[in-house]
Parts: sequence; C-alpha cells; structure tokens
Amino acid sequence: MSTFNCVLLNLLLVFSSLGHARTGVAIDPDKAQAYTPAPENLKARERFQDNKFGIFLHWGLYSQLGGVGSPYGAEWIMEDLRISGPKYKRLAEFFNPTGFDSEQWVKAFKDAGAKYIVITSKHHDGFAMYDSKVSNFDIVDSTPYKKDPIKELANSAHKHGLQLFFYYSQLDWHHPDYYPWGRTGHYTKREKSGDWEKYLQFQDAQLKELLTQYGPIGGIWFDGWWDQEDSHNWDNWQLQRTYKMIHELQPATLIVNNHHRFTVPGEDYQGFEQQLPTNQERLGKLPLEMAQTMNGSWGFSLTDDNYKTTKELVQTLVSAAGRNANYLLNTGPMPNGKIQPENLKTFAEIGQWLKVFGKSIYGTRGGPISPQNWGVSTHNNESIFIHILNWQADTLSIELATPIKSAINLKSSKPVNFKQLEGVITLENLKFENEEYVQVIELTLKPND
Ligand code: FHN
Repeated sequence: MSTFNCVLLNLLLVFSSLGHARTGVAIDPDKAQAYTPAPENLKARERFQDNKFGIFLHWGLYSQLGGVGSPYGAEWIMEDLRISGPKYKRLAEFFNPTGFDSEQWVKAFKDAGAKYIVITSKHHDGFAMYDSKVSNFDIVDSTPYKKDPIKELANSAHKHGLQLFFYYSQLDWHHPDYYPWGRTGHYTKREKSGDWEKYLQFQDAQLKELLTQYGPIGGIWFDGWWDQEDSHNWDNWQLQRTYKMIHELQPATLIVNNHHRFTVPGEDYQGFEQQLPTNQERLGKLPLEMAQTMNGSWGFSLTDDNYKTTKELVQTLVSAAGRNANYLLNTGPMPNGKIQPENLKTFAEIGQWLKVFGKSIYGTRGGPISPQNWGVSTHNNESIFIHILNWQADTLSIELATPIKSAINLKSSKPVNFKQLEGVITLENLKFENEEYVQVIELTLKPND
C-alpha cells in the first residue's frame, strides 16, 4: 500500500472512530454512581460560565514535525505516519523549547480577552509536558530542555488571574500497560500484552501530580476515551473512581470528557469539538463549551494556512455565547515554545473586539431569545444583548415581552430607535457596517416596580 493510501486508510479509521463514538453504544448514566457536586464546584461552574472565553494549547513532541504529512492533525503524526515508539521517542532528544516564556504567553492570552487556559499535559503520544515522577517520558527527564514549562505557566497564569486547566489524554500510545489496544496505536511496536489496571493506576497517579503540584486547577479536560469503545466496557475505565479522586483533591476542579456523548455523573460541564452545541438531543443541563481550531490542526502545523478570519472566530464566540456555551480557541505553540505570529495577531484582534463588546459576553448567559437567522442574544440581570450576525435590513423585529427601557448600539453608544408592542420589539435604523464582526444592541430592562 502506498504511503498515501496508508494515510488515507488511517484517516478513515480516525474519522470513523470519532463518528462511531458519537453514535455508538450509549453509556447508561444510571449505572454510574450518583454525584453531588460540592458547593465549591457549583461556584466554579458559575465562574466558568462567566469567563466565557479560553485558550486551548496543543503542545508536545509532535510540534517539532509541524504536522507535515499528517492529514488528521499535527498531534496525530505518530499514528498517521506509523512512527514506532522507539523512533518517536527520539523526538525528545531534540526538543528544546528555549523560546518559551510563560509571561509572554499569558500576556497574549490576557490581551486576547481569555480568562482561562487549557494545556495538553499529556496527549495521545503519552509524553508528559510536565515533570512526572511516575514516568521518564516527560519534558524534564527526557529532553535537553530539562525544565517544567507547566510549572512556569501555572505561576504566570495564577499571577495574572487566568485559570489553568489540564487536557489529559486517556488514550496512550506509549504506556506498555495500555492494553488491550483500542482502535489506534497499532504501529508503536509495543508488546501485545499489558495490565489495564496498572495503566489506570498510572493515569490516576499522573492526575494526582497535576492536581497537587500546580496550585488550584480550573479543570481536567479528558480526551481519548473513544479509542477503547470497542474493547472496553464502561466499568473497565473506572471513571467514577478517577472522577472521585479529582474532586477529593480539588473540589472546585471541573471535569469535562471529550467522549463525544452525553455527560455522565462526575462530569461538570459538557464539551463540543469543532461545532456549536446545536443538537438539542445531546444537550444536558451542565455548562457548555465549544472547542475550535484556528486552522485545521490542533497541534502546530507548518503547512496548514487555512486560517479562519477574525470575523469568523468572533462570530463563533458570539454564537457560542448565545447558545450559553463557552468558546475555547486553540493554538498549537511552535517547537521553540513561541506562539505562531499569525495566531498572536488574531488573538490581539479578538481582544480589541472584546474590549469594546465584552460587556455583552462576559458574565452573561445565552438567551432569552433562542438563536435566530439574524443572530443570537445574551443577557445578564440588567440587560439583554442582541447580537446581529447576519442581517442587512435596517429594521429588525424580535419577539420579546420583557419590558425594555432603552436601546443603545454598543459600539457607538448611540441610542437605537425602537418600538415595543404586543410582545414584539422592533429595532429601527440599524446600520450594519460590513467591516464590523457583529452589531450589538444593548436593551436595558425596565426595573421591576
Ligand atoms: O484526537 C484528539 C485531537 O488530537 C484533539 O486533541 C482534539 C481536541 O478536542 N480531540 C481529539 C479528537 O476528538
């Protein structure tokens, strides 16, 4: 089979695995133990929803290969190009991100208007980007860099008031006890044997490190569960045991699992990947988050220039907020530890927009008007924000019975003419300028008598 065909087959496997994960055997939440979130956890969920915007970071050994030849995404290169474990391990010998500066990162994310950071502590390749005592396959023990960037990032994030979350891949292409294998990781040249329980012990030991070495952690962002869907049943993962341990170590830490299904007890919010939470059947009552790439790859790609425009990204952020979901925007830092200049520019532009319009995003919740063709709405206790994403006419009528005192254009701060009759508000003289990402009208509520 040609390399191209191998890659294609692999791609199909990956897509079919993800697709299957979405529609496969349903987990029975009733079989899982009941979960009562601690008061700290409930408070953290509110803060999470208030925060609205986070930065996702996929950074690891794979970043060095820039995704060249890897169709699914740069962080999948080990699987996509069928690189064996011993060969892949060599990447650690060259990994020396001396350009990494946690203060610069945090400044850029803060300027972008982000309130939290989610970073890959370990991706599917099994390489820990922090100082793990239960593995030598980590940045401190096996690279010339020898330092723990996660420690520095945690310090800077906490210093500047950003929350730090850890992505953690349950799927592991490196660990000898990750056996039986799932759908992926068949070309690593590992022994076809292993002790599954030992793998879980290892995973929990790493999670314990992450939750005890880096101060308060906003959340654990699990991924890769879907890899084992065919070979393991729900109980074999001992998810409840792992979730309980996390909540005991840090009750306010939120758990999300990117398993592409309905949430199960122990999880504190629901994640959506590369899509808005529009499928009502899949929506639960927990807070929501949508994660998205800026081009097509999560890890750093040297060749993928298919960047979404700032307008598209801002409109997606707004569309997510209108659906009561946070927006988690991804960047793949470069192997030298720097953020791509293209992404820095986009972050700055998003930040400029949020400086003006942040009032309509942070601390709000989606609605009360459900998403419409023209756009979405958000609200807080004083105001309803109408986000017009797609409307060229100069009047817009919206069903809204809540009595409105005044309407202003958030950009110009100028009043907007309106009429409110029989449960319908009509906004008049709207002027949508094409260069604007979104037109935001703030409707101030009439105080209750
Ligand atoms: O396979 C991963 C992928 O590399 C990336 O980490 C994304 C992020 O949401 N999640 C997985 C696919 O579902």
